[in-house]
Amino acid sequence: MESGNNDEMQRYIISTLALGLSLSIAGFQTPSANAQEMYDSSVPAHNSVIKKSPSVITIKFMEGIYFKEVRLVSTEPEKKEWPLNWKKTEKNVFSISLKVPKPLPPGRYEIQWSADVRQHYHPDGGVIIFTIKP
Ligand SMILES: [Cu+2]
Repeated sequence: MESGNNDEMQRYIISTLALGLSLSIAGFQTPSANAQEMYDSSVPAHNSVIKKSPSVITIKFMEGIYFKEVRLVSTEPEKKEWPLNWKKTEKNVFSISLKVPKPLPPGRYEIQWSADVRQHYHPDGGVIIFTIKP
């Protein structure tokens, strides 16, 4: 009788732990689209208006993160992808330097980046917007 109660209690504890674990995993894996959790600052800054094309774009992060992908696209006056030169590393980085080999004409630009915050077990990334207006 007593051992039966213990078994039930054990089953209850195990199922409660399993539920808690699956809930926390689900929580970790829900990235919000424009999180940019680890975005600290950038040059050009997010939502900035600058007079001429940057030759280098830098992004700083709050913690070291695994920087995976980045694209530079213009959305106005035309939709187009622009080249960026940068060095990918498997290590976590606190900042990234992106060379802009081709001068950008006036317009609206998006830096679309993605990363993994390994220490938080979730992805990160988002869009940094800037405008070139001479
Ligand atoms: Cu996090």
